[in-house]
Amino acid sequence: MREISAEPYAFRFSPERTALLVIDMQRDFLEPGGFGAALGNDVALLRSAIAPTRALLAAARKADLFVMHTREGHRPDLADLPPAKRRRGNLAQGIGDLGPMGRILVRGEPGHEIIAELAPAPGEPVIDKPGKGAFFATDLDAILKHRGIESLLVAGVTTEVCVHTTIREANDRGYECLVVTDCVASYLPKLHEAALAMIAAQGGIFGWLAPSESVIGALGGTR
Ligand code: TIU
Repeated sequence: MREISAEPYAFRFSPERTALLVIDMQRDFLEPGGFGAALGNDVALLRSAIAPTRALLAAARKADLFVMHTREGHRPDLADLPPAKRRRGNLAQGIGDLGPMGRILVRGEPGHEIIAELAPAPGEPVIDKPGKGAFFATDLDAILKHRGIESLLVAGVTTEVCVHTTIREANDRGYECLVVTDCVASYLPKLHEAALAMIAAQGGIFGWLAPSESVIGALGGTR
């Protein structure tokens, strides 16, 4: 077992039973002209998570941790897009509409791709999800169960939306989740802080928090 100094108390994990889950680090959220921008956000606010996540990915790969990525998006025919999700926000340019990076939040379009800095390595599963949570309408749970995964180190965007929804889903499915605090980011700094506080409150009601430095340190030792 390894230990990470974390909030609200030390996170103990076995590397063989732990996965790194990188959520939705897509051009549609991090670059101008995508879904994040269409929602009226300053997408530059998410860039703080890129360098720490890159370092975390390198450490996880070196430690032979199981690494997975997710992408939020829809089928080109939009058959899996709930009308309510499409209507939400009364956007001039919304999901399925053509933007500078192709059709917004549609699979196969340039904007749907994971940013080049954090590109999945060969063999790392990528989960395409239609919702905010990574467990909803995906095979994520089956893949984790087949690998014997019990703990998740979580990075990605945005803290209070897809990261939080996924952590809550994972928690109810019995996974122990540690959110890597500098590897998650939000367009709304106040909500980022509140979302992190909610994870660790009440004795870690949803999980644990630790910075990438502590996680990378714990991954670095010998098993
Ligand atoms: N809008 C927002 O903050 N996030 C999303 O719509 N998706 C994810 O968080 N990935």
